[in-house]
Amino acid sequence: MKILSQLLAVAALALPLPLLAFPIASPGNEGNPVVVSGNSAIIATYQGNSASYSNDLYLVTPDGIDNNDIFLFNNHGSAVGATYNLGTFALGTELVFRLHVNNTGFDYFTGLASRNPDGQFHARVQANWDTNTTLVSFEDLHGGPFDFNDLSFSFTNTNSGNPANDVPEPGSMLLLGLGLSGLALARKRNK
Ligand SMILES: [Ca+2]
Ligand SMILES: [Ca+2]
Repeated sequence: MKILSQLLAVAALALPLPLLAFPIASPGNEGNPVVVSGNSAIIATYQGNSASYSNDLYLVTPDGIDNNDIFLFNNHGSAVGATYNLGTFALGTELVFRLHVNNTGFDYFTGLASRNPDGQFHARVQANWDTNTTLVSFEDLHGGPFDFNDLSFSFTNTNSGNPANDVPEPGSMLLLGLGLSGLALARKRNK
């Protein structure tokens, strides 16, 4: 039995890390804002991380004061699947989230790169990751590298406010169609 348990211990060490998969928002979504798109309460769900640093996630109360921001999750302390009810907000409101890195003291924000101490994007915000749900993934290293693996969470009733990530609207498809047929006409005339 002792040999068996030793073998199992060796086998466990040989398994690839991380053992638990967790979602990371797709590339191309860096710097998108989190925008309220529904009238119901917004539920945040912690989705996991593979960071070495300890990171706290806050919802920013936009009054310039850090210590009244609303604590949501810690990447090492919160259980995957833990939820937090943020309440309701007016449609179109941008919700700003702050990642506080306990090891370095830096704070990083969703949205504009200019909000961050290194002037780089530190969050990806992916709309429609799931039905009516947005996925947000943070990077906790000052100046990168940027793999956005350090804290992921999702929200109901939000989108990324980025038209490029939404399903094309009939109007824009019509314009695209008109542009293509116009191009075809111009080609004909040139012949
Ligand atoms: Ca505040
Ligand atoms: Ca990282």
